[in-house]
Amino acid sequence: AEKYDFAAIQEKWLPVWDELQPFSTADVADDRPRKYVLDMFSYPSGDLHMGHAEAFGLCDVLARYWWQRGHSVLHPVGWDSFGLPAENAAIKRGADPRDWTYSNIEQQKASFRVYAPSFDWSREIHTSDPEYYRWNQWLFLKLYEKGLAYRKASPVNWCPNDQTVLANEQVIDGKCERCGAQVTKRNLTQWYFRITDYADRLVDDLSELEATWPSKVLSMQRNWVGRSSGADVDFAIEGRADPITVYTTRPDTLFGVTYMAVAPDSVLATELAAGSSTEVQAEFNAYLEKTKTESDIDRQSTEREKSGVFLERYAKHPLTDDLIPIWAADYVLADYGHGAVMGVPAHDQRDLDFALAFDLPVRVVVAPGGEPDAEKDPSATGIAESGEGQLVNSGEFDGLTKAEALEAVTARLAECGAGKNAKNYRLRDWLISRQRYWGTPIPIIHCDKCGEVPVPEADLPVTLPPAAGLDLRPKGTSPLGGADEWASVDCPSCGGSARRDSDTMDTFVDSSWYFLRYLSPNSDEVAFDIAEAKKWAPVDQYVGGVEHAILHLLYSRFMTKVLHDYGYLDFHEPFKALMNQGMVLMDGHKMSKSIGNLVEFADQLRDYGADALRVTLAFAGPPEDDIDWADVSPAGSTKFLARAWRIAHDVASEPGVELSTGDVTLRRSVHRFLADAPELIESYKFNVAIARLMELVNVTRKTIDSGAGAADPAVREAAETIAIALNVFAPYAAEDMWANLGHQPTVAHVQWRSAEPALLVEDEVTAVVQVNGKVRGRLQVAPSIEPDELEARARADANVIRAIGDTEIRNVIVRAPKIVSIATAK
Ligand code: ANZ
Ligand code: ZN
Repeated sequence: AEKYDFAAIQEKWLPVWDELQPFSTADVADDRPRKYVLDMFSYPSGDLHMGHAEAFGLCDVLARYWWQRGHSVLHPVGWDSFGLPAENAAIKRGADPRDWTYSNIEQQKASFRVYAPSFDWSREIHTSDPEYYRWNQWLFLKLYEKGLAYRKASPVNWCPNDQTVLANEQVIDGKCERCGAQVTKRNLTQWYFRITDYADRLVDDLSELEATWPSKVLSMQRNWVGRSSGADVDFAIEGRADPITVYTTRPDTLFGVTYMAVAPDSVLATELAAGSSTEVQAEFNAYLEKTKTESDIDRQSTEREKSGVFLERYAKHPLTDDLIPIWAADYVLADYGHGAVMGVPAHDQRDLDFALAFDLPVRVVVAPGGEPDAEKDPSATGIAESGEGQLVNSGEFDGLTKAEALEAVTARLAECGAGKNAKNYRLRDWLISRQRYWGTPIPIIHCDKCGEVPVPEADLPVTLPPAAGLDLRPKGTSPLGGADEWASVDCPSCGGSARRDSDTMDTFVDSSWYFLRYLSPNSDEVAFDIAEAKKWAPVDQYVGGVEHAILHLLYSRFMTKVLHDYGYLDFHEPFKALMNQGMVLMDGHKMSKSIGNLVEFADQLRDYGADALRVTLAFAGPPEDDIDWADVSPAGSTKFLARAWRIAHDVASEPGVELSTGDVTLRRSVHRFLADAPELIESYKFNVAIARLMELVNVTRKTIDSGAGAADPAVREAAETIAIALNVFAPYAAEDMWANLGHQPTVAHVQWRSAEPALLVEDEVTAVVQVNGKVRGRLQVAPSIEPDELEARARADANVIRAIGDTEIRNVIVRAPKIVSIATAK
């Protein structure tokens, strides 16, 4: 018998598929339902890796499935090809970032071709092509027009040794990741997108995704926006004309305030310190310098010893007129709320830690049952009480519940003009400018006379100057500034000499709308065609790693809402359903070159082939779980594929044979599979679907090896069903089976067959119904029938009803599924 040879099968079908381009959507019939299925596009940092194999393999199950369910499926492919790694590789090896990037793309393309996801290759995009990034620039100008893109000076992490800006992740314990120098803050003028304008919608609209996005991602999005509600409270300050406003989520604890704290790096702190003694000023200045070296995360850490400086200034409590000491404390952040807090040690853990460190009073104002529990005194336990309770020590508010007091205290503050309801968000505007080379140039020209002047749309794209001759090393200003010829331009407004903005955009801008570019990838008229967007978008099924749960998804959601508001889109959420695949691990660890536990995709592809890899990844468990490559068996998958493939070989009937005459037991298995598999696939239970397919292969093999065997029409029906279903997991084996069964390619377009209801009915047994010992009825029932149902059916039988007549039923004995015995009063 012929042997299953995956390499030969791949070689046989690849050129056929190249020719057929089965998944082109160029001329799909308009009357078919559509699906837009999308994988998060790849970053071309080298060849594909096992993570790609998993994400693209799992996504392809769904894409292929929907084709076989009568849909036209848009499943495009592209590259997220701008970004730092290209630039760093260029700096290290002296290569042009362009060459590095595009040769990696070629390599990934070659690997994708063999792995064979059902891509529509005609829509391929690269974000580093001017034909793509010109539309980033167009988008930027649209946002600029509406005031959603703006520039402001803000503090960034700065390494004085490397003379470079560092991302938060590059600051380790306050030190520069590369040279170990103490990192400081520096004010730089940067471009921002005003995503905070959309904060409410970014939270509220998540409710539309409740059933179709992983709940973990939904809560990460909510936390990132971090909306809270409470009150702004004004505290009058001794020796200052204006009050200080603090934001609090707990106005009900107002009577528990025992100090106030301001962020050391706020303007307010410097001003307050300036009004106190020289000793305090000196102490404050030293504290400020130290604070500047700390990350926000460290500052907010509950693990950390609390620090602060008493400013020798006092605030007045708005309701009691008590004098409250004001401190500078680094756990208060300058850019959250108003950069100042009212300290309530009894009910806030950080405030309690602070109060205990500096011997400040702790006053309980909320107590369960309206009676403070001496055993739970926070100043003794060190644990703040944030739970429910009634107010105490709070004057006129004593006895109110926490919820009642939240409203009552705020209302009272409003009456005396010292407070109002307020909301706050953790979300900050999106910093989109980078002082790096390999990105989209920002389409703004700076003119001494006219200020910021947008590049006219007709002049787009502003193309990147060649890298040759530019110093790409990070230095806090963009390398593009060194491209003199490129940078000096005439002002579009006054014609005078001016300079281009030399920053480039965050690559998250590129990926915030790429799913729309796929709709009209070659248009040089529009970023995306509105009519095409109406047809295909939003994305029905998005697949990608949970590492993108926050930023990429948030930015895409933001951009979609902006484009919706401008009238370009008739929907406001980009991705209807989201599937997060887990990671591929090795021996329980993340794979990495440095640990030496890297499983190379290319090696696996060579040793096992695309089909066995895909089946192994889909069979390993639920998609969202991590897969430990040490625990799975691609060789086992090969065995399964060989078993399936051999069945097609052994079929001895002709295509088109009358199927209904085949072996009923096998036919029942086939149709049970056909009935169950769709739901399994649609609910991402790919591993279960494969297990069911394995069962079907085994049952079919048994039938071949027994009785009527290979010529039984049921065996053909089973083999064809296996080939059709296998297409979503193992397209090569499926195509080869389909050909061996006497059909033309491609099986990928053969529609999933529907189950015949008659074959889904379970075997039946005969139940006997006796009335007073005489058989009065016989019922055909399922062997699994419940006693209640059996009794009900017995009582509903016409003969039985006649036998009972108008006598009274005394006793019914049911022995399901065989006997119902009814006794009546005679
Ligand atoms: C008094 C209080 C009492 C508070 C209490 C909490 C519990 P979220 O929910 O994250 O919005 N806060 C306000 N501004 C701050 C800043 N710039 N830096 C650090 N902390 C700040 O947090 C709001 C709470 O965080 C506010 O409510 C305030 O402390 C603190 F039993 O006010 B609260
Ligand atoms: Zn000008």
